[in-house]
Amino acid sequence: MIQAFIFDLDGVLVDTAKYHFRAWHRLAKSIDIHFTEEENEQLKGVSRKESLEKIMQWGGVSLPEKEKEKLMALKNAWYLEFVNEMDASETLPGVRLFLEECRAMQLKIALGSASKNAVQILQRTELSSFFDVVIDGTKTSKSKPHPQVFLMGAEALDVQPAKSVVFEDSIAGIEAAQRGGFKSVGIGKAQNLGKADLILESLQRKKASEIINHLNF
Ligand code: B16
Ligand code: MG
Repeated sequence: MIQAFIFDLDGVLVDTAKYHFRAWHRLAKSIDIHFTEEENEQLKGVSRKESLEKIMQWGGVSLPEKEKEKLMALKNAWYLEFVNEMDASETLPGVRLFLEECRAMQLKIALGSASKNAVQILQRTELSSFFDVVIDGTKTSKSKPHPQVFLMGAEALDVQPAKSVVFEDSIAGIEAAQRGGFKSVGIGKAQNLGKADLILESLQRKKASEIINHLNF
């Protein structure tokens, strides 16, 4: 019997990926590194620090810790300029209805995000009230593909991973769900999410009850 849904934030509920990309792109340019939207796929679901380290690796650059801290702060300041302009209209299509259906079905709901800005984004998009539990980058020490964020979510909800579904848009996130023993729904393009138990382009016009049936609960 299904007990819970655990949602990733960026790329599943809201489209902050475009803001991360713009802020990282600007930051990378400032240290003379250029990367493509394709390479950016690898930054999805990955922590701020690991994202910077990947970009530096692409550019063949190495910097002392102190300098990295400065660059991360700068990127986050640029990212927050976008976040501070967000409102409920930036929730991805179908998300609010989908969450309302989950609530009506009395499913337990958690957020499992790598972002340290998750609480602020949920507030700005008026999604906070849907979540029983929020596990984000301020609470975890291990990044996806490690399953820590989802395992902490299941524990806080008091549910078993095998009876829970993780919704994720990133390669690292789907791997984390599987390593944690969760069923997984990939949101986005199949080429990036091949290993998920079910792949949906988005949550628009999707029914929680149909997903549950499809996953054989
Ligand atoms: P922040 P998610 C992730 O969010 C993003 O996908 C990833 O691109 C970002 O680097 C990470 O959060 C950390 O975000 O800089 O806001 O702490 O997809 O796990 O919800
Ligand atoms: Mg994501």
